[in-house]
Amino acid sequence: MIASSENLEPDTLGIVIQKFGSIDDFEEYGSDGDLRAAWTVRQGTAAAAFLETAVPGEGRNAMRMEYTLGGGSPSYAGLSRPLTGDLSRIGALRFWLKPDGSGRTLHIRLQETDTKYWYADRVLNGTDPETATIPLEAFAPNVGTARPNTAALTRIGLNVTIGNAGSGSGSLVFDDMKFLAAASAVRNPAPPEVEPAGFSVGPAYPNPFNTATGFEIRLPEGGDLAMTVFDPLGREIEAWTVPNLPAGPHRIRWVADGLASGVYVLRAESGGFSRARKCVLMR
Ligand SMILES: [Ca+2]
Repeated sequence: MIASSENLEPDTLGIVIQKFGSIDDFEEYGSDGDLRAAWTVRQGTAAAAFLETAVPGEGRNAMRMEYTLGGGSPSYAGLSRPLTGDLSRIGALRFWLKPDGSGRTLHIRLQETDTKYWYADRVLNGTDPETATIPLEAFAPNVGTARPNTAALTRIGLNVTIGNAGSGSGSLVFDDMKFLAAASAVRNPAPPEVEPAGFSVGPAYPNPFNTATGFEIRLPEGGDLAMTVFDPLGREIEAWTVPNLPAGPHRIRWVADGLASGVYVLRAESGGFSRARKCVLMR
């Protein structure tokens, strides 16, 4: 079950892996000013972004959005940031949220332009943190009926509207915003599990794990590395590609945020070779 790791070198390269569809985990910011350079206030509205360290969803930092609606301010307020990377295969939006129990509405926009976007609404009930997963199918276009052209998305907007509640102020905390892979995406069958000279994958560690796990992988030649994660029911829940990874050893890390305990499978594919490793998430 556990593969030998005898071919691994101890001086494994440390490489920061940009996950598929990652939007923002707020870890890179050092100040409110840094954060506000990425997350800008919707023009004319009473919203402000703060680096939140008291109640982060994962890691050290989250983002707190303070807002005021009505009473001389507009009945909506919001923040937005640019989207980057290849979004052509995204299937759902996931984020960690601490709502303010205001009963107002979180209005999320995936924008192609300021006037062409898709939106999903969520009522801000309760104050317990939650991990929300909103499939793209649940986003409605503001014009027409077409599904989002994900490859053309340029910004994500987080807006609050009065909805069925009242005017006033509140604050929301966001963390770990990401896109998940399209579960319905047509994928090529995995290549056979053969390991040529120079290609090796170590056991998952830590295992069991509570927050993050990973493994060492050695590539005989440089190329793209495709990572896929399957849940205990065998469903693909995350996929990302690391382009142009050089030959040699690398450590791959996976953060299992917002997921239940169980046996998960991490699969790595590169250069026509594939290996999968089981890992046990224990909350
Ligand atoms: Ca974070």
